[in-house]
Amino acid sequence: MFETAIYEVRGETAWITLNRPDKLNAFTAQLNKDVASAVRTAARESSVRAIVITGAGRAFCSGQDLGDVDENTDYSDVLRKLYNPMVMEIEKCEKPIVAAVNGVAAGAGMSLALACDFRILSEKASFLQAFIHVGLVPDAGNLYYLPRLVGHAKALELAVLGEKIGADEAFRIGLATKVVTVDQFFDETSAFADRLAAMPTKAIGLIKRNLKASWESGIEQFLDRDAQSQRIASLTGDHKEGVQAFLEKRKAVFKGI
Ligand code: T3D
Repeated sequence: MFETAIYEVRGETAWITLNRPDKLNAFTAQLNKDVASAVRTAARESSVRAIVITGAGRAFCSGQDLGDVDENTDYSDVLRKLYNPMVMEIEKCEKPIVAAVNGVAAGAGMSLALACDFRILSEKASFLQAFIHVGLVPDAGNLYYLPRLVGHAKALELAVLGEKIGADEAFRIGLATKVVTVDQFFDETSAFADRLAAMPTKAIGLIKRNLKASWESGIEQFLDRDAQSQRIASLTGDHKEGVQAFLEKRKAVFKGI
C-alpha cells in the first residue's frame, strides 16, 4: 500500500511502521508522504480506534535523510510541503496515537515521536536533538511539543546541547509513558494500544482537543469549551454504556460510538 511504510490493522489498532531500516528509517519525501497518508487512512477508517507508529529494524527514525539534501535544497519548502502536512495529520487525528520508540529517534524522528500522544520506549530507545550538530534548528513541531512535555528549561538544554538521552532519562523527564524491555516491547505496546482502542474513542478525541486548546485560551472561554465537549460526550453510546455498566456492576464494553 505504501512504498516506505507498512500499514497493518490488527484488531482495532492500525500499525504504521517506517520501513527504511538500512538508513535507520531516515525521512525521504516519500516517507513523509507515506506517514501522512497512513495516519490519514487510520483516522478515516471507522474500525480503527488506536494508532501505533514505530520503526523497522533497530531505529525509530533518524530524521531527515542527509543524503537527500544538498546546497540547492530549500528547507523551508521541504518543511512546508512535506513535514508540516505530516505533523498536521497527527495533530488533527482524534484517535489516540502511540509512538512505539524501538530505538534511536533523532532530529525530525524525535519530532515525529513528540507529536504523538503517548511514547512507549524500548529500553534501547534514545532521543537525540541532532539538528544542532548539523547547524539546524529543531523543526517539524519539535520546539512546539517539547517544552509542553518537559518544560522550557529542559527543552532548551536538549535542543542546544544536543546530547543523546537514553530511555530511563527520557522517562524521568516526562518524555515517555513507560519503558519496557526489548523482549516485552511488542507485547506491551500492543496491549497498551489495544487498551486505548477499547476505551470511549470519542471522549479521548475530545480530551486531546481540549488539552491542546487549553494552551491557547482563557479560563472563561475554556469553561465554555468544557460544557460543549461534555454535551457531545454525553450523547455518545459509550457514555450510556459506561453508566449502564456501572449500575449493573459489570465491566463496560465501549464501542467508540
Ligand atoms: O529538509 C529539511 O527541511 C531539513 C529537515 C531537517 C530535519 C532533521 O531531521 S535534521 C537531523 C538529521 N538527522 C541527523 O542528523 C542524524 C544523523 N544520524 C546520526 O546521528 C546517527 O546515525 C544516529 C545517532 C541516528 C545513529 O547512530 P548509529 O551509530 O547507531 O548508526 P550509524 O552507523 O550512524 O547509521 C547507520 C546507517 O544509517 C549508516 O549508513 P551506512 O554507513 O550503514 O551505509 C548511516 O549513514 C545511516 N543513517 C543514519 N542516519 C541517517 C542515515 N543516512 C541518511 N540520513 C540520516 N539521517
